[in-house]
Amino acid sequence: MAQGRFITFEGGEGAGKSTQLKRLAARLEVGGREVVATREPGGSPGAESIRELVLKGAADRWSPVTETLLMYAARRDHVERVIRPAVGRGAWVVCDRFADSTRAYQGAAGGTDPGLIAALETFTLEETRPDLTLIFDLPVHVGLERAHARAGSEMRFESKGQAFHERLREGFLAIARGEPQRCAVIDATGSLEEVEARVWTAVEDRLLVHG
Ligand code: T5A
Repeated sequence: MAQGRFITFEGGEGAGKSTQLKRLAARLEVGGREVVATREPGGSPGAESIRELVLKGAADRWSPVTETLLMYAARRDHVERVIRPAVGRGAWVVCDRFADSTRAYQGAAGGTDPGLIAALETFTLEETRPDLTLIFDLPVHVGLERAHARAGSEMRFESKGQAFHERLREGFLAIARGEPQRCAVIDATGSLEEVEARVWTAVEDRLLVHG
């Protein structure tokens, strides 16, 4: 049986993750692989219900600790019902946001105790960890302009202010520095084609050639 893979897409608002995830999924499918494209918060029916709760409403609707617990309730369901079975049968799972978003949004930017987040991560994920995490990096103002320009977005986190988003960017870069084996920082500036080429180079290099 083919070996399953788990790739996560991370970064601040409007970094272009969703767009690039679709492009990577299409490229991987051409190679004959089963690809499961999913997202967080959400990705399973129960987790999508939690997504509705956590992303809608006023910026201060939930405290960062409550958000952390809601994200982890959703994540456990998603891991149990979607990610683990798919990787187990040999699929490539590409996931728009995962545990690093909780570390960065609720932790680095929101001020939740990193010890609490690490404990939840260990307990909830067990052995399920990404093989590769692509961290999309770009200046905060560019990401927010892109996010505001696109239709149908959830605004709760986008409305949190410049300082929050600067802490968020630094939080993601700190994760990449701390786990260079797992994480590749993708320069998310430039055209869709330029970013797509950077993503493909990282996937080829980490999982297809040397994986
Ligand atoms: N969250 C999530 C937490 O706080 N903790 C957690 O643990 C988790 C899992 C999810 C929110 O939940 C928070 C983080 C988020 O705030 P969401 O609506 O799914 O909410 O939001 P995002 O994941 O942030 O998705 P966005 O749509 O904001 O960003 P993307 O996916 O990075 O960007 P994308 O691809 O939608 O692109 C945005 C716009 O930019 C354009 C696109 O066409 C689109 O219009 N674009 C470009 N324009 C120019 N040049 C490029 N290279 C471009 N790439 C994309």
